[in-house]
Amino acid sequence: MKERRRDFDLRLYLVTDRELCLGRPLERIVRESCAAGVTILQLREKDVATRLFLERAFVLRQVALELGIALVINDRVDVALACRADGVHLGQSDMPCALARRLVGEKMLIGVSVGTVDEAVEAEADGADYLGVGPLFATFTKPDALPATGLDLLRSIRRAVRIPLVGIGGIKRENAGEVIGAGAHGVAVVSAIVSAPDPGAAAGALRSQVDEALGAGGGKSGKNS
Ligand code: TZP
Ligand code: MG
Repeated sequence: MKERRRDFDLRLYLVTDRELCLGRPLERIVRESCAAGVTILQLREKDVATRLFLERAFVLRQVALELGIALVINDRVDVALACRADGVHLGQSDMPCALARRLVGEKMLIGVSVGTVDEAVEAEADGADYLGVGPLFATFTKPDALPATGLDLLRSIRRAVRIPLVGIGGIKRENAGEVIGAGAHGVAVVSAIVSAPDPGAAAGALRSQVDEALGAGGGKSGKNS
Protein backbone atom coordinates (compact mmCIF):
# COMPACT_ATOMS: atom_id res chain seq x y z
CA MET A 1 0.00 0.00 0.00
CA LYS A 2 1.26 3.50 -0.80
CA GLU A 3 1.78 6.09 1.92
CA ARG A 4 -1.47 7.45 3.39
CA ARG A 5 -2.03 10.67 5.28
CA ARG A 6 -1.95 10.15 9.01
CA ASP A 7 -1.84 13.77 10.12
CA PHE A 8 -5.56 14.25 10.68
CA ASP A 9 -7.04 14.85 14.10
CA LEU A 10 -10.58 13.65 14.74
CA ARG A 11 -10.96 14.83 18.34
CA LEU A 12 -13.63 17.44 17.62
CA TYR A 13 -15.11 17.12 14.15
CA LEU A 14 -17.48 19.91 13.11
CA VAL A 15 -20.01 19.01 10.41
CA THR A 16 -21.68 22.10 8.95
CA ASP A 17 -25.35 22.84 8.42
CA ARG A 18 -26.21 26.37 7.32
CA GLU A 19 -29.89 25.89 8.10
CA LEU A 20 -29.13 25.32 11.77
CA CYS A 21 -26.93 28.38 12.31
CA LEU A 22 -29.85 30.47 13.65
CA GLY A 23 -29.35 33.13 10.96
CA ARG A 24 -25.66 33.62 11.73
CA PRO A 25 -23.03 33.32 8.96
CA LEU A 26 -21.55 29.82 8.85
CA GLU A 27 -18.04 31.14 8.25
CA ARG A 28 -18.17 33.09 11.53
CA ILE A 29 -19.28 30.01 13.43
CA VAL A 30 -16.49 28.01 11.82
CA ARG A 31 -13.87 30.58 12.82
CA GLU A 32 -15.11 30.86 16.40
CA SER A 33 -15.43 27.13 16.96
CA CYS A 34 -12.09 26.30 15.33
CA ALA A 35 -10.38 28.88 17.53
CA ALA A 36 -11.97 27.14 20.53
CA GLY A 37 -11.04 23.54 19.75
CA VAL A 38 -12.55 22.09 16.58
CA THR A 39 -9.86 19.93 14.97
CA ILE A 40 -11.40 18.98 11.60
CA LEU A 41 -14.17 20.45 9.49
CA GLN A 42 -16.68 18.86 7.12
CA LEU A 43 -18.65 20.94 4.62
CA ARG A 44 -22.07 19.32 4.40
CA GLU A 45 -24.50 20.84 1.90
CA LYS A 46 -27.78 19.14 1.15
CA ASP A 47 -30.03 19.95 -1.84
CA VAL A 48 -27.77 22.52 -3.44
CA ALA A 49 -26.80 22.78 -7.09
CA THR A 50 -23.27 21.70 -7.92
CA ARG A 51 -22.24 25.25 -8.79
CA LEU A 52 -23.31 26.59 -5.41
CA PHE A 53 -21.73 23.66 -3.58
CA LEU A 54 -18.47 24.46 -5.37
CA GLU A 55 -18.65 28.17 -4.51
CA ARG A 56 -19.19 27.35 -0.86
CA ALA A 57 -16.43 24.75 -0.92
CA PHE A 58 -13.92 27.27 -2.28
CA VAL A 59 -14.87 29.78 0.41
CA LEU A 60 -14.49 27.24 3.19
CA ARG A 61 -11.26 25.91 1.65
CA GLN A 62 -9.81 29.40 2.07
CA VAL A 63 -11.08 29.70 5.64
CA ALA A 64 -9.71 26.27 6.53
CA LEU A 65 -6.30 27.10 5.05
CA GLU A 66 -6.17 30.33 7.07
CA LEU A 67 -7.09 28.43 10.21
CA GLY A 68 -4.72 25.56 9.46
CA ILE A 69 -7.50 23.01 9.78
CA ALA A 70 -8.31 20.01 7.58
CA LEU A 71 -11.38 20.37 5.33
CA VAL A 72 -13.45 17.36 4.30
CA ILE A 73 -16.25 17.59 1.71
CA ASN A 74 -19.39 15.58 2.32
CA ASP A 75 -20.83 13.27 -0.36
CA ARG A 76 -19.05 14.61 -3.43
CA VAL A 77 -15.70 13.36 -4.69
CA ASP A 78 -15.75 15.82 -7.61
CA VAL A 79 -16.23 18.85 -5.34
CA ALA A 80 -13.49 17.61 -2.99
CA LEU A 81 -11.06 17.23 -5.88
CA ALA A 82 -12.00 20.57 -7.46
CA CYS A 83 -11.39 22.60 -4.31
CA ARG A 84 -8.36 20.54 -3.26
CA ALA A 85 -9.94 19.55 0.00
CA ASP A 86 -8.06 17.38 2.46
CA GLY A 87 -10.71 14.71 2.27
CA VAL A 88 -14.10 13.46 1.23
CA HIS A 89 -16.76 11.84 3.41
CA LEU A 90 -18.98 9.17 1.89
CA GLY A 91 -22.26 7.72 3.05
CA GLN A 92 -23.56 4.27 2.17
CA SER A 93 -25.44 5.62 -0.87
CA ASP A 94 -22.59 7.80 -2.15
CA MET A 95 -19.77 6.68 -4.43
CA PRO A 96 -18.33 3.40 -3.10
CA CYS A 97 -15.15 3.89 -1.12
CA ALA A 98 -12.98 1.64 -3.32
CA LEU A 99 -13.94 3.58 -6.44
CA ALA A 100 -13.43 6.92 -4.69
CA ARG A 101 -9.97 5.79 -3.58
CA ARG A 102 -9.04 5.10 -7.20
CA LEU A 103 -10.14 8.62 -8.16
CA VAL A 104 -8.61 10.61 -5.31
CA GLY A 105 -5.34 8.70 -4.85
CA GLU A 106 -3.63 7.86 -1.58
CA LYS A 107 -3.11 11.36 -0.22
CA MET A 108 -6.74 12.46 0.13
CA LEU A 109 -8.55 11.33 3.27
CA ILE A 110 -11.65 9.22 2.84
CA GLY A 111 -14.15 8.93 5.66
CA VAL A 112 -17.13 6.57 5.44
CA SER A 113 -20.38 6.64 7.43
CA VAL A 114 -21.22 3.22 8.82
CA GLY A 115 -24.13 1.88 10.82
CA THR A 116 -23.17 -1.81 11.11
CA VAL A 117 -20.05 -3.89 11.78
CA ASP A 118 -20.19 -5.31 8.24
CA GLU A 119 -20.20 -1.85 6.70
CA ALA A 120 -17.24 -0.90 8.87
CA VAL A 121 -15.19 -3.95 7.89
CA GLU A 122 -15.97 -3.37 4.21
CA ALA A 123 -15.07 0.33 4.34
CA GLU A 124 -11.75 -0.44 5.99
CA ALA A 125 -10.96 -3.07 3.36
CA ASP A 126 -11.92 -0.61 0.63
CA GLY A 127 -9.40 1.98 1.78
CA ALA A 128 -11.20 4.28 4.22
CA ASP A 129 -8.97 6.34 6.53
CA TYR A 130 -11.57 6.75 9.26
CA LEU A 131 -15.19 5.83 9.93
CA GLY A 132 -18.13 7.90 11.15
CA VAL A 133 -20.24 5.64 13.36
CA GLY A 134 -23.87 6.42 14.10
CA PRO A 135 -26.30 7.87 14.65
CA LEU A 136 -25.32 6.94 18.19
CA PHE A 137 -28.06 8.97 19.87
CA ALA A 138 -31.34 10.49 18.70
CA THR A 139 -30.86 13.46 16.39
CA PHE A 140 -33.16 15.98 14.71
CA THR A 141 -30.43 17.14 12.35
CA LYS A 142 -30.60 14.36 9.76
CA PRO A 143 -34.24 13.56 8.97
CA ASP A 144 -33.34 10.40 7.02
CA ALA A 145 -31.03 9.03 9.72
CA LEU A 146 -31.63 5.47 10.85
CA PRO A 147 -32.69 4.92 14.49
CA ALA A 148 -30.08 5.59 17.15
CA THR A 149 -27.71 2.65 17.59
CA GLY A 150 -26.38 3.34 21.08
CA LEU A 151 -22.77 2.91 22.12
CA ASP A 152 -22.66 -0.88 21.75
CA LEU A 153 -22.31 -0.49 18.00
CA LEU A 154 -19.26 1.68 18.51
CA ARG A 155 -17.73 -0.90 20.87
CA SER A 156 -18.35 -3.71 18.36
CA ILE A 157 -16.87 -1.74 15.47
CA ARG A 158 -13.86 -0.78 17.61
CA ARG A 159 -13.14 -4.49 18.03
CA ALA A 160 -13.64 -5.24 14.31
CA VAL A 161 -11.44 -2.60 12.60
CA ARG A 162 -8.13 -0.83 13.19
CA ILE A 163 -8.76 2.59 11.60
CA PRO A 164 -9.89 5.52 13.77
CA LEU A 165 -13.56 6.06 14.55
CA VAL A 166 -15.57 9.18 15.15
CA GLY A 167 -18.99 8.97 16.78
CA ILE A 168 -21.86 11.01 15.35
CA GLY A 169 -25.51 11.72 16.09
CA GLY A 170 -26.94 13.51 19.13
CA ILE A 171 -23.54 14.16 20.71
CA LYS A 172 -23.21 17.01 23.19
CA ARG A 173 -20.95 17.84 26.10
CA GLU A 174 -22.95 15.57 28.43
CA ASN A 175 -22.34 12.38 26.42
CA ALA A 176 -19.10 13.17 24.55
CA GLY A 177 -16.95 11.45 27.17
CA GLU A 178 -18.93 8.21 26.92
CA VAL A 179 -18.40 8.16 23.15
CA ILE A 180 -14.64 8.34 23.65
CA GLY A 181 -14.90 5.73 26.39
CA ALA A 182 -16.61 3.38 23.92
CA GLY A 183 -13.61 3.54 21.58
CA ALA A 184 -13.93 6.64 19.37
CA HIS A 185 -10.95 8.86 18.59
CA GLY A 186 -13.30 11.84 18.47
CA VAL A 187 -16.83 13.19 18.29
CA ALA A 188 -18.57 14.65 15.24
CA VAL A 189 -21.25 17.24 15.93
CA VAL A 190 -23.56 19.54 14.03
CA SER A 191 -26.21 21.20 16.22
CA ALA A 192 -24.25 21.14 19.48
CA ILE A 193 -21.96 23.73 17.91
CA VAL A 194 -23.74 25.46 15.02
CA SER A 195 -26.99 25.98 16.96
CA ALA A 196 -25.34 26.87 20.26
CA PRO A 197 -25.90 30.41 21.59
CA ASP A 198 -22.10 30.72 21.79
CA PRO A 199 -20.50 28.29 19.29
CA GLY A 200 -16.99 29.02 20.56
CA ALA A 201 -17.92 28.23 24.15
CA ALA A 202 -19.77 25.09 23.02
CA ALA A 203 -16.75 23.89 21.04
CA GLY A 204 -14.43 24.59 23.96
CA ALA A 205 -16.64 22.62 26.36
CA LEU A 206 -16.91 19.66 23.98
CA ARG A 207 -13.19 19.62 23.39
CA SER A 208 -12.48 19.61 27.13
CA GLN A 209 -14.77 16.61 27.58
CA VAL A 210 -13.07 14.77 24.73
CA ASP A 211 -9.56 15.57 25.93
CA GLU A 212 -10.41 14.52 29.47
CA ALA A 213 -11.89 11.22 28.27
CA LEU A 214 -8.94 10.56 25.94
CA GLY A 215 -6.57 11.25 28.82
CA ALA A 216 -8.47 8.79 30.99
CA GLY A 217 -8.27 6.19 28.22
CA GLY A 218 -4.65 5.30 28.89
CA GLY A 219 -2.84 7.41 26.33
CA LYS A 220 -5.05 7.30 23.22
CA SER A 221 -4.37 10.75 21.77
CA GLY A 222 -7.12 11.26 19.21
CA LYS A 223 -4.42 12.07 16.69
CA ASN A 224 -3.23 9.48 14.24
CA SER A 225 0.34 10.57 13.77
N1 TZP B 1 -24.98 11.53 10.22
C1 TZP B 1 -25.47 10.71 11.16
S1 TZP B 1 -26.27 11.55 12.37
C2 TZP B 1 -25.95 13.05 11.64
C3 TZP B 1 -25.25 12.85 10.48
C4 TZP B 1 -24.80 13.90 9.55
C5 TZP B 1 -26.41 14.34 12.18
C6 TZP B 1 -25.75 14.70 13.47
O1 TZP B 1 -26.20 15.96 13.90
P1 TZP B 1 -26.26 16.37 15.42
O2 TZP B 1 -26.91 17.73 15.40
O3 TZP B 1 -24.84 16.45 15.91
O4 TZP B 1 -27.08 15.34 16.14
MG1 MG C 1 -23.49 11.32 2.09
